[in-house]
Amino acid sequence: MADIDYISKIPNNVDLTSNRRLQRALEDWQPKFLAWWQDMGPEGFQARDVYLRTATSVDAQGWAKFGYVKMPDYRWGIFLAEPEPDRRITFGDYKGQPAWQDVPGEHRGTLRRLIVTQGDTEPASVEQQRHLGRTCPSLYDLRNIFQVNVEEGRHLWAMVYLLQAHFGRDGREEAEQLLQRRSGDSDKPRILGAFNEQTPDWLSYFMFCFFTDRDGKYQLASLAESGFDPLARTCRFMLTEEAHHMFIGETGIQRVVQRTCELMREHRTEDVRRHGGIDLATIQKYLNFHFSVSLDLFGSEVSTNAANFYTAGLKGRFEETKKDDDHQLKGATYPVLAPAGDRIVSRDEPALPALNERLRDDYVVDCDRGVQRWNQVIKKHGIDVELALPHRGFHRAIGAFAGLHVSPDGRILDAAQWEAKRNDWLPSAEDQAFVGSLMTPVVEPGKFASWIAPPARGINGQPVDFEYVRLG
Ligand code: BYC
Repeated sequence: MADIDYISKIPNNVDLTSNRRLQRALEDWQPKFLAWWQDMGPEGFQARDVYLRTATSVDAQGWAKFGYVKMPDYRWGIFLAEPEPDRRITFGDYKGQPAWQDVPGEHRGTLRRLIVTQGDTEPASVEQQRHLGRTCPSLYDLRNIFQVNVEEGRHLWAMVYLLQAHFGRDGREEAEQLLQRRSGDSDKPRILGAFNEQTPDWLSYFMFCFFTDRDGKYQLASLAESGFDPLARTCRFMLTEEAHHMFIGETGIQRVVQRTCELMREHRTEDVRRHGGIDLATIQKYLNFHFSVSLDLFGSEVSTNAANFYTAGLKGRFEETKKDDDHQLKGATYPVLAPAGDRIVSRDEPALPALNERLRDDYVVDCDRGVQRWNQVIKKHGIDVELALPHRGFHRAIGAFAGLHVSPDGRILDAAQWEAKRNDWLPSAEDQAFVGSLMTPVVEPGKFASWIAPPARGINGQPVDFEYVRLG
């Protein structure tokens, strides 16, 4: 295929055709990406027509074009949000200076690491979810998971664009490695813990979309404040797509809860398992697991990396410009929870190294809002049970609580106490086997698996029984 045709297949607003060096790098990378997609993308549905949204430009008309597409033909484009004229750096040591259009030399390594870490999560999640199509609870849900997968692919393109456009040979090497690491592979794992966990069933998947994609929202929002303008603009556009992923998580769990409550009412029992539902106690255990591994994604409570990212103007806070302070935080403090003997106490730490914890706090508040909306569904059914986020120290592998045993209500336990309760707090092998046993595919338009209620409405104004994926 001629170069120019090839490049014009990549919708973009970065004037790809005028940059020969970048074109060549992308021409070299695109077939490798497609080979990765065939190997590690959704299993079994590559030849099917899927009703997908594709971004063909960043304006209101172009960012969500719907139509049937075979996934390997999806147009993975490169989009940056529109530039802000005379944009300035809003925080850190360079506050007030013009935002950088090129990589600042002294922060090159740090910036590259941030972009690679972000980029690595995107293909990882596709790998984690690749087998789920085979057990979809409906065509509506099948289409939604494929939408998420192609967009995570596009987010990988977004990071690879930054690496190839701004980091020369190092960037090209990083772009290769992003296609070589594999989720859960002990020899070449993905970078962050949660992206090496399995997503074995659809309950885990909905929890992942609610909790782990929400980490994506907070990390992208912080990078959207970056003084490196191409990164800021890239993340801003990614955030528009991210909202749908969290919608899938929130409404997915809400529909599971709804169905559970219906079965509880109908059969006058909490034990809905024998009626094909997922009991609220099991839902709570899955919530505990996914919340805790997602909390780890924010890094340590006190982190010199976080302080350096901020001081260097590379990564800001969530809604940085709305914060009412000096945006440098040199003398400021921030309260951080930490274990002290057998208790958990709040300590004032210097605000700069506490920035991971501050972002985690914003995230926890957002998660809790969603949990309360699920609780509304339970309450409407007249059922006296509440789902709740566990304590932030529960089941942590990164930071001050790593290696400790903290109960969901925030008590420090010894190993024996923890082991005795572990299966009450986290999905046991038996819980996982039960949830797994429900995962039989439902692919008739408008039909749903026994354990999940239909959605309130379809996608893009289409009816719920629309043929979202053509399997015939
Ligand atoms: N697992 O000072 P520390 C998304 C490493 S999700 C393994 O505590 P720092 C998406 C850390 O790298 C958003 N390792 O933390 C969602 C460091 O290693 P080095 C992804 C971890 O650096 C769903 C060492 O421990 N985006 O988009 O302040 C589907 C000490 O680090 C973990 C980003 O993460 C962990 N959980 O912060 C699809 C944004 N945590 O450097 C997509 C970019 C820490 O000593 N990344 N470590 O070798 C960052 O901002 C930071 O790297 C982190 C860590 C917030 C992740």
